[in-house]
Amino acid sequence: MALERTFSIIKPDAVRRNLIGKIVAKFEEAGLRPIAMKKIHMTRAQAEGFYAVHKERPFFGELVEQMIASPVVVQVLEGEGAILKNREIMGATNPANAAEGTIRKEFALSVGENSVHGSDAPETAAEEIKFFFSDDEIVG
Ligand code: DAT
Ligand code: MG
Repeated sequence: MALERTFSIIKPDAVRRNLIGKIVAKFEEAGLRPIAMKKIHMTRAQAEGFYAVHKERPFFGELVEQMIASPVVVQVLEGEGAILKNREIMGATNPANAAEGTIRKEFALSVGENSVHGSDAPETAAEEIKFFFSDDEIVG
């Protein structure tokens, strides 16, 4: 397996409930290393741009409102097979379907307020990292 980089967001619902450390611990325990990390309050333009792929979906407006409601933590995670590994640690989008031990099973409130975002493929990982981080913010 190759060393990969993926992009992660600890979403507003989790940051509000003081879960940053518990969620980062899940990544670290699985061998993913945070090589860039910052707390930001996303603008509406950022949230709409980031989730543009979902703009025709019925939940788009609610998704954007949830993402800008309060601060998030954005990260670049590095590790062997990081993209798939992160998706496994996160669990299914709907916490009702998420496996035991996953972040969404333990912490998500609903399908919308599901605590974390993670890139789903190498192309989206590269795009999403660039969307929030400049090269000099990534310290591998
Ligand atoms: P994921 O975040 O697991 O990659 P996705 O890309 O399909 O899931 O959707 C992006 C986000 O949009 C998801 O984390 C929460 C929200 N969302 C998806 N499906 C939804 C639904 N049916 N109702 C409400 N929000 C939804
Ligand atoms: Mg997705």
